[in-house]
This record gives sequence, structure tokens and C-alpha cells, in this order.
Amino acid sequence: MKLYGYYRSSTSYRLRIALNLKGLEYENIPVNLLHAEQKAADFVARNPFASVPMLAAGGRDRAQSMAILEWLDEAYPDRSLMPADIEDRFTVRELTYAMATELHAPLNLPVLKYLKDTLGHDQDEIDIWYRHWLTKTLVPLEHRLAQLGAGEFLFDAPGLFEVVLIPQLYNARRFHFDLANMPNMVRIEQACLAHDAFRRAHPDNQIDSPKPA
Ligand SMILES: N[C@@H](CCC(=O)N[C@@H](CS)C(=O)NCC(=O)O)C(=O)O
Repeated sequence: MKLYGYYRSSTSYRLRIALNLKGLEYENIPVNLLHAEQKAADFVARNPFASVPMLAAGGRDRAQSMAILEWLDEAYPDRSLMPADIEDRFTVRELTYAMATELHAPLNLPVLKYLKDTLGHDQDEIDIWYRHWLTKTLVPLEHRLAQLGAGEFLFDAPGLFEVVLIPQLYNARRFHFDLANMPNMVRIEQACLAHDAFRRAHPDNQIDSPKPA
């Protein structure tokens, strides 16, 4: 498998964690978003969404991280990313799709660039936008985790929920979002960051991550 991604892309980060958790070998191929390599004609010919991640696997070029995660779990059912119980699977989907649909979408790079370059908002206004949408989804998520009595992970082992949560929290921290009142999420984050699959997937540990001088 070949994973086309960018070290700081949260959707690429999702896939790196999932592939590591499932113990699947893959070649990491950097696509530099700052150089707009995702818009190059040869890349768009393979992925019309002109975004990362793209996973070349099973004879196809696959786009859209949530679809890829679901496909991976069906194609490689060992070490599933989902719990066995149907109600637990609902819980995972409820929380995970809240992040993937309501949170990631308005905070995406093209949206932020549109706010800045096309609508003329300055960085302070964009930071307000960013924190507004983080609050709207992370606060109810934290309440739900408290209701569920989540422990180190949402269920026994990290899975789809943690695969999507950890990159989102990485972004939240980049934008100095205050997580002090979110002990459930922070506890799960700490447990995940100590886990080898997550450590190897971290943006700082990627071949295209800028190295300190
Ligand atoms: N819904 C897509 C979103 C993918 C996405 O937005 N990728 C970002 C990086 S996190 C990207 O490639 N941005 C570059 C661009 O849109 O020009 C997915 O889940 O894969």
C-alpha cells in the first residue's frame, strides 16, 4: 500500500494511526500541501478531490479518509477498529462522525484560506472561527464521554474513535484551544500518545516533517 499524505494533515494522520494499529505495512509518500502538490495534474488525475490522504491499495486509488478507514476495516478485519457490540459500534460512530462531519469540515485548510484570501478576514478572526467550531463539537463530545464513563480509551482498545480524535486534538492544540475542562478527552489523548501506533503516526515523526535546525 502507498499512503499519499502530508505530515500535518489531520486526515493523513488518521490513516497512519489506523494502518499502524492494524499492523499493515505501507509506504509513506509525501504530498506537499504548501507547494500545492495535491493540485498537480497527475495527482488530480488519480484523485479528483485534489486532497490528501490518498491510499493506493487493492488496485485502486482511494480518497476520503472516512471511506478509506471503513474499507480498511472491512478488507483487513483482523484487529478491528470497531467494538463487537452493535450499541458500542453506534457510540463509536456517533462520536466519530460528529468530529469528521461537523468539526473537521469548517476547519479545513481550503475553508480557512477562503476566509482569509477571498473574504479578507485577518488571523485573529480566523482563530475565533476555529475555536468556535471546536467548542461546538468538543464540549458535547466531552459530556458524552463523561456519561459513558470512558476510561483510558473509549472502549477496551483504541479504535476508530481514537483514530479521529487524536489528530483533531493535535489541531486544537496548534490553535491554543483550552482543553483544561475536558479531562476525559485529555486522559484518552495521553493514553494514545503513549501507544506505539500513535507515536509512529505523529506528525513530528514523519519523513516530511521539518527537522529542527
Ligand atoms: N473529507 C476529506 C478531507 C481531506 C482534506 O481536507 N485534506 C486536506 C488535508 S487535512 C487537504 O488535502 N487539503 C488541501 C486542499 O484542500 O487544497 C477526507 O476526509 O479525506
